[in-house]
Amino acid sequence: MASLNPFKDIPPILTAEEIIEYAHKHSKKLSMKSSYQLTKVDRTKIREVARLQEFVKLVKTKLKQIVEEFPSLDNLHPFYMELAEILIGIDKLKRSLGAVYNCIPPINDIADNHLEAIKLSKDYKRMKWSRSAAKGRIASIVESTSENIDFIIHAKTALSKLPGILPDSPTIVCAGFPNVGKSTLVRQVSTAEPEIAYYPFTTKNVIIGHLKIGDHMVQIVDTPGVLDRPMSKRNDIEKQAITALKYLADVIVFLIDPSETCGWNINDQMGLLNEVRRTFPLVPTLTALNKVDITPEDKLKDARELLPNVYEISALSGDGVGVLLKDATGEVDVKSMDEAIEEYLESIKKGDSNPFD
Ligand SMILES: Nc1nc2c(ncn2[C@@H]2O[C@H](COP(=O)(O)OP(=O)(O)OP(=O)(O)O)[C@@H](O)[C@H]2O)c(=O)[nH]1
Ligand SMILES: [Mg+2]
Repeated sequence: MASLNPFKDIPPILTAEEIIEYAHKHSKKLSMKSSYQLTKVDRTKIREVARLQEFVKLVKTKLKQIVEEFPSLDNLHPFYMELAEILIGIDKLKRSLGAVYNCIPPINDIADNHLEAIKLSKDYKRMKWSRSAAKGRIASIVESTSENIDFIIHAKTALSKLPGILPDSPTIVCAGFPNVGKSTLVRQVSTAEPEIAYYPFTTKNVIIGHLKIGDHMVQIVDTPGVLDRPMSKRNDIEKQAITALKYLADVIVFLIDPSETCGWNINDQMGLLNEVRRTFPLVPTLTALNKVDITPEDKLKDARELLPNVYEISALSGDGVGVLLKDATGEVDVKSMDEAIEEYLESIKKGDSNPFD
């Protein structure tokens, strides 16, 4: 499936040093097939002008590419916008992109002045000196923005790892405390292959898998574990999970580990469940007790008292998972295009207002 991460296809970005080296290498060998009837001064003039022009063109092209080929930060899907803010800082990224672009006018000025000097000069040594001086000054400008270029490279690397989402596809988001078995569940039922481990905070990014229910593709999202604490205290890894809940969830599957082998007690987990319900009151939340295969009977009994009528599953063995998923997808609007058209035609027949009026 095509990736819909807008940052996925940003072309390679050269560092400041690499840009200078590239432009230098590709402009210094420029040889002019000049006529031998020309004087040495004229030959030198033509060659030095061409070399400097080529150097300037290559540097500017590479700088412009960095900025122009970076996806527009103002038209992002809010999910990517918020993750970019958490992981990178949008203002800082915009400032860096702006700073790189702002290198171009002074480069033009230097180029103009030195090209003029070469053209007016009658001394071939002076011409070479001018070309070399211009390149030196341009290189300093590019180097002066090397931190910005490095930051843009860092942003590209981090953001290109984000998952590709299908914004209009029905989506189940799996959430809960660290280590409760979210990744085990997502891995069990979908195309995603998140890492699973016995220690908490294994999952550090939002991961998206797909599963087919009948003829429909449903997204299922694995999120990093979240602790029951105020938002201001949450780290960037936990914040990504909240972003996924906020922008992607049509239905939430909330896992509780009644065995408490995750490392936290059930009351802490209940605190988070209540917060999720409070924060996303419009999103249906299905709660499941996971790891029932290893939960001692007394703990299971306590959990059932706290959470009557919840699902009981083992993400590891798959027990109970089918029913949970069926009900979760039942909450999601998985209408096909045909159904949607049919519904629309029905609504016109009934005399409802035409949405195209
Ligand atoms: N016995 C048993 N173990 C399970 C079950 N589900 C998960 N586990 C184990 O619990 C541990 C944590 O599972 P993960 O799927 O990595 O948990 P997670 O919620 O994704 O954890 P984080 O990514 O750290 O938040 C692993 O050792 C799993 O094998 C289950 O139903 N039964
Ligand atoms: Mg995980």
